[in-house]
Amino acid sequence: MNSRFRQWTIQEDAIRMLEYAEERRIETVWDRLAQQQPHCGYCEMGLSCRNCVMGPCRIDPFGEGPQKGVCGAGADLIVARNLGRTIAAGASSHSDHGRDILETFHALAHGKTTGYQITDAAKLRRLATEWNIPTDGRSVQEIARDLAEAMMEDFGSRKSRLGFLNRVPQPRLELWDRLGITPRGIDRENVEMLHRTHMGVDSDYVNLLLHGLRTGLSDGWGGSMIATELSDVMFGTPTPRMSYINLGALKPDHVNIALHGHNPMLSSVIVQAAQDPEMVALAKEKGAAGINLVGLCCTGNEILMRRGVPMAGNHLIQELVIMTGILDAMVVDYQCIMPSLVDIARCFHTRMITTFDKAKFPGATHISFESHRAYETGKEIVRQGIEAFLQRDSQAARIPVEPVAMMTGFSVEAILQALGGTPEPLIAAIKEGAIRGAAGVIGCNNPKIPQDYGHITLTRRLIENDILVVVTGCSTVANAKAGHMVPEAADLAGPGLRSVCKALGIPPVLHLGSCVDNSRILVLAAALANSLGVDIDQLPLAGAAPEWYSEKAVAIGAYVVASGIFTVLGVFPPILGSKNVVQILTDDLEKVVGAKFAVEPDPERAAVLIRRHIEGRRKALGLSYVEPESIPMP
Ligand code: XCC
Ligand code: SF4
Repeated sequence: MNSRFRQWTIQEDAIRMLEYAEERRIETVWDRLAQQQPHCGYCEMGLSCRNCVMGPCRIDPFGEGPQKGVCGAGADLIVARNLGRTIAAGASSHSDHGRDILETFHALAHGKTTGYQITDAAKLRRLATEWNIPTDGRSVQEIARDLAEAMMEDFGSRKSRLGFLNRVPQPRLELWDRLGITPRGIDRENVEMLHRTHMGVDSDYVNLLLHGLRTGLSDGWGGSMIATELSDVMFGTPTPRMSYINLGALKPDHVNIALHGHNPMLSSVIVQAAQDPEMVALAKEKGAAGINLVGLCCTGNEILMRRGVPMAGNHLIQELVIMTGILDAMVVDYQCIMPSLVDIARCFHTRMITTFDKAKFPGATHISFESHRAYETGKEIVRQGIEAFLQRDSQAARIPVEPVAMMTGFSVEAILQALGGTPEPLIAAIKEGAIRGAAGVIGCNNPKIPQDYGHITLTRRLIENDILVVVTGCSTVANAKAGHMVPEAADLAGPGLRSVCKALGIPPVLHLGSCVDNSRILVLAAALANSLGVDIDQLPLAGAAPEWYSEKAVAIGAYVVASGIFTVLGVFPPILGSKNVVQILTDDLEKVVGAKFAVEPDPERAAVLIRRHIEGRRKALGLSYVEPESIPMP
């Protein structure tokens, strides 16, 4: 089918909805991107500063206009300060999500919640042992109370290192100590970044960039890791299961409720509430066949991983799902929720429901979420969806495609179990070369890139070349839609990876969860490094965010690279205004933390960068290798 929308997205369901949007004159994210053209060149290069009101200031990149802000800051400092604040915003988002989970866990441990339980008591005991909390002869409740208190301490500044750093390989910890980038407290690193980037504090761009790494690390090994691990304890550690994906996940004869955002606290409770016999009976009484939940973005990833709830789509699908005409409620928590959803929902019968007091959207119905009455809130929200169903124009259903099957649920625990309990079989496969290495393909969609093209193309080239791919966040939906995430997709992989996948019955692209679950990638990488007795940067691993848009992705990039993993970005961060900052991030950092960034918008070329890196690491480890430079660059 020929459509002008093919330059916006490669997905059939999205194209069909965009055609409908055009017919109805409904504005989408792509229209608004066009209206913003041309973007401000100073901002794109990171050369504008509005950190104080002696400014705002801008540096002329061509050297003719001003080279200093009013305070005297030059290009390097302004670019580094802007990047530092971006990392802090991203890390704060993940970490504040982690704190919300922790506060709920704390309330649960004190018997003050409804709708929550300790689902994985064995994991709770393992975590408690890691955190030096006695478990012998103690109740789950007692252990949970102590663990909650200990983790709360990590958010403050009273310690010299975060609790989960005991998982980091020793040589990496020593390196961080030497560099002065060991994360101390989650809140502390973020607040310190805001402090340092105030006018007249840290004016050494190298020093600032180092603190950027530390701020990122406080997210990956701190806030995000706490979010992941406690979510597993409360909602269950994911195990492999089948589900399906795309706009075909909506059902015309059901009440359809989309769960969008990031925090599983609410979405998990709604999954229970939607199964409540009272709610199901109510839906049937109103003429629906049942209640159908679909996920979007990362909260979708959370309930997909643990409950197999299908996903309607990723970031750039959020506006389009409303246009199916059969979405009754769009329930959101926080992060990545476009304010435009309220306007689009108004064109339909869809009820937009906000739930967190820290994320209100004018025009939406706000139902405040509180953990002490979580289950009741969940039911109230489902009831709203059922009411909206009655207002649906039944002629309007637009379900553009059939859903695609996928396999989900690969927590680190599940991966180890698939391998027979230890990472040894994976290490053996890497050593003998059947699997060359592994790459995390993660992150967002960005309307500047045809939706999902980067994720799918890069992943395909990697698995064809026997590189195991793990995905999280919005990359999951892209890859699932492409059919990469069923065991049969082993046939798309190179011969070595194919045989390993077939032997284990797993896809060549494994779903590790939401974006806070990138912490699972750190845990897996650390486990591999520890078993081999090396540091993480020596492993044949890489990361990629081919279509990133969010500040959170910058924080993730910072902790992944600081943990020793080479990372390729598909979109330029706003740093080109400083040659020195670019030089550090894309080159010098390798000598400092053993890893660096590359920026490569073409996923075909990004795949070669990753293959060359992985073969180079194999060579250094004394494993069979292909000479990196002999891999041709397209
Ligand atoms: Fe948001 Fe997490 Fe990015 Fe997707 S991948 S657009 S951050 S939902 Ni996190
Ligand atoms: Fe200008 Fe310096 Fe103020 Fe930034 S901090 S706005 S560069 S005076």
